[in-house]
Amino acid sequence: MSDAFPTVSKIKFEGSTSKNPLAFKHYNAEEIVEGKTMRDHLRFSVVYWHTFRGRGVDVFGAGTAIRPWDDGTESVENAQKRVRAAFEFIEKLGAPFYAFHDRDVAPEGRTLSESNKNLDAVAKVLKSEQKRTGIKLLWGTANLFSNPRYMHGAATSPNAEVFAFAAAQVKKALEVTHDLGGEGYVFWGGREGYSTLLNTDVKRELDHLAKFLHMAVDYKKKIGFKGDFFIEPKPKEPTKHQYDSDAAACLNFLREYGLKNELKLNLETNHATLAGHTMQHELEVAAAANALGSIDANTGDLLLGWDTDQFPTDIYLTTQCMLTILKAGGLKKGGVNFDAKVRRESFEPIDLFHAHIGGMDAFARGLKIAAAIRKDGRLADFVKQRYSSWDSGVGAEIEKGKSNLTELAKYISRKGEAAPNQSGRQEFLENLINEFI
Ligand code: XLS
Ligand code: NI
Ligand code: NI
Repeated sequence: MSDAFPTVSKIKFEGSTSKNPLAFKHYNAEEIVEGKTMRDHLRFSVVYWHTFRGRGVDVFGAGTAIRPWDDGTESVENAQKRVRAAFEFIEKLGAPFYAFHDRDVAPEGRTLSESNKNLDAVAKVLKSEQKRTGIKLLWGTANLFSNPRYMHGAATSPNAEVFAFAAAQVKKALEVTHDLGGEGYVFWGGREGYSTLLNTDVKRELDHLAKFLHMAVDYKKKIGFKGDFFIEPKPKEPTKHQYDSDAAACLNFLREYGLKNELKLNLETNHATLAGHTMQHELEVAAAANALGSIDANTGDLLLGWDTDQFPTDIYLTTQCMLTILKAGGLKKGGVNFDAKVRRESFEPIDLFHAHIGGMDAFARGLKIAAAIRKDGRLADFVKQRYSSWDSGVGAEIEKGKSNLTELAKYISRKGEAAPNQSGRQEFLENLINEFI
């Protein structure tokens, strides 16, 4: 058992009047909302990369973070010690899940087999810590973007050797995820895009990306991994354009290459906004295609044009997310994964607690508010009523596929003009949401 956070004990729910910064004001794991505990609705997950590998480095300066349990070396021993500190943190926080990249948890070796050996040595500790605490793996993934070999991409590299290396890395990451009982596995194409079209064969790169995913699907079936596969959209950064640019682009890609039934989407707020969308837009697009898988919960700064990965504290945002997630029937094998990092100026270990507690409370409030809006029913009734012309008459005929242009032309000529429109009532609805916040 590690003692990385000696001044913090288990974070408790103290209710909305508590002034204790190390207590939940809204996240009450056992509380039932719409027939399910908050724990099961939200399935909170802590990310290993930002929370245990992030040191506050930015393009202008070195790391600032104080992490007393980490000696800063790339040894396997340090990696194992870090796992124990991570589990102490996640256990005290009371999050049921975590997520990792292969190269976050274990140091990369000089060869693939050395890297795999390192990963096995660390995965052994992950497994025993999972067993000790009951904390589970939400998803695993492979880092196919940090090593210089991936400068041109991994599955979309013009160099077939690099594709092969990435395939080998994913094979191992899948095996480890499977062995650790992961609920899912994520594909985030960190450099699967281009910097310039002058040197890029787009068609060939997309074909290769699809081949890569098909191979992963085949291997998943071969080893009997029952978790979900997720693809995570992001439009750019570090590339100028990433092929998995947003939910709609991902869905189109998956359909075109016969992968639609094999992968769901893992949507991230800051990626949505980089794509010029809201998070709720991305969630709605995914839900409409029955592909809403999981979320990387964070937020960006609209005045900064990059993926700042801040912790989500905006109640409007979390309410919108939870409205769509509840409507879609919940997260199933996905979760609310805090792909977020503390600011460089928040360099103390305790800041990690403040950040996660705040994010969990913000989502708990979003969940409760969304449930109250749904119970009230006025919002859903309004939407239902807005489309009521489709429930009978000409609308129902069109929806059933029993109409055609000739029929509709006859219908409208008989009437002379379409029935009058109804107001969209946007301001009324915005006020209605505010009643609950
Ligand atoms: C980066 C992505 C990354 C993925 C996992 O922008 O959000 O963290 O979630 O590879
Ligand atoms: Ni992410
Ligand atoms: Ni991101």
